[in-house]
Amino acid sequence: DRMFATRFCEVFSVKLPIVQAGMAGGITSPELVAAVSEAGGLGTLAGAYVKPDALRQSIREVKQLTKKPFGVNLLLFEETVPSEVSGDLVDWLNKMRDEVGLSPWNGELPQSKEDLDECFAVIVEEQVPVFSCAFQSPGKYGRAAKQAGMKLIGMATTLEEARMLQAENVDAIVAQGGEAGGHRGTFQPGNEGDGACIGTMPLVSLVADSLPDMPIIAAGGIMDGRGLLAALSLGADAAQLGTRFLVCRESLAHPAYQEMLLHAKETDTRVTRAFSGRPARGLNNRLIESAQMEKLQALPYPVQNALTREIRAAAARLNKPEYMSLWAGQGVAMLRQTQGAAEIINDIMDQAN
Ligand code: FMN
Repeated sequence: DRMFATRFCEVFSVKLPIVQAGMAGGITSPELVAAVSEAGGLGTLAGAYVKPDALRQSIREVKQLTKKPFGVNLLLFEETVPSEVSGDLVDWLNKMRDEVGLSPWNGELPQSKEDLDECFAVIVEEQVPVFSCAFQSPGKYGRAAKQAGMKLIGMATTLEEARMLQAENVDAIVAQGGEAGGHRGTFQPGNEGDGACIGTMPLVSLVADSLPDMPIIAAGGIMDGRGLLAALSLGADAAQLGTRFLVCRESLAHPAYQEMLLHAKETDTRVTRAFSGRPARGLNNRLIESAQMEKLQALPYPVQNALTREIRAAAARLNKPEYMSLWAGQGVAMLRQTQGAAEIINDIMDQAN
């Protein structure tokens, strides 16, 4: 059991070297976060796309359910001035809207700001033990989090990004490999071409070798105790799992999405920018394929995300997963049953032992 009491456990005051990824998009319930933390891991709420009041409510619910440490995750971004929308993008949007029964787009460019500063203020006010963030260096958010006494986790997809995070005094780095489900943490979404993403094995090894004093959290394709052991062997101090928790009993993922996850093959995922403007891995569907066929040039995050929001919401209402964002990692084919979150943690530890 000693090998599992890593530097990560010490720094974050948790028993087990397992982090449940905060998964945005109405998936991560307070019950899920609390169950993971109660079981000895580090549960994480997703703060992206959530209104500040709703985030505060969720944080308070977690605190009611557990006294153990937990985190809140935000997807950081710079204010972007919405660009011109190309005719091709408008045509594509209207085709997708039509297919889910929506009227043509009204041409109003959504505000790019998604309550980021307000949500961060809530996290500080509520004295959340851990702040985790992705998409760029934590910058002013990181400094404020440290000043408020929170532990800080950043996410890197390359060695260079890991070095930048170390320079900002993060307490741990998530090394996210290309296998990972959901959004890629890359700092440069425009530059990451097809197939350029680094896999979890080389990334974790490189970062562990280069930053020997930094607790590393491996992420991407880790589904069970074997994956945890592999990550620790490479030099990681913990593993962060997203996909494994998508079909757990506390997950709020749409039933049609969960059904597809339970039957997916290892070849079913794709990386796409069509939903949000940033590369993210999910189950292939009609929306991804049509964007690829038409060589769609998505707008930057989070403008593209706002443009597709009504389509995704309509798809959820109509039970049409072909137009939902079905985020999932390459390990999805290992999902075969719905379990409780605590049971998942126990399974992983039993297998690793
Ligand atoms: N990472 C974040 O930092 N913030 C998020 O909001 C977020 N949302 C995600 C949503 C889903 C449905 C999934 C599957 C992943 C998400 N991730 C997010 C990525 C995870 O942090 C993590 O890197 C990934 O899940 C690890 O790979 P795995 O899915 O193979 O376990």
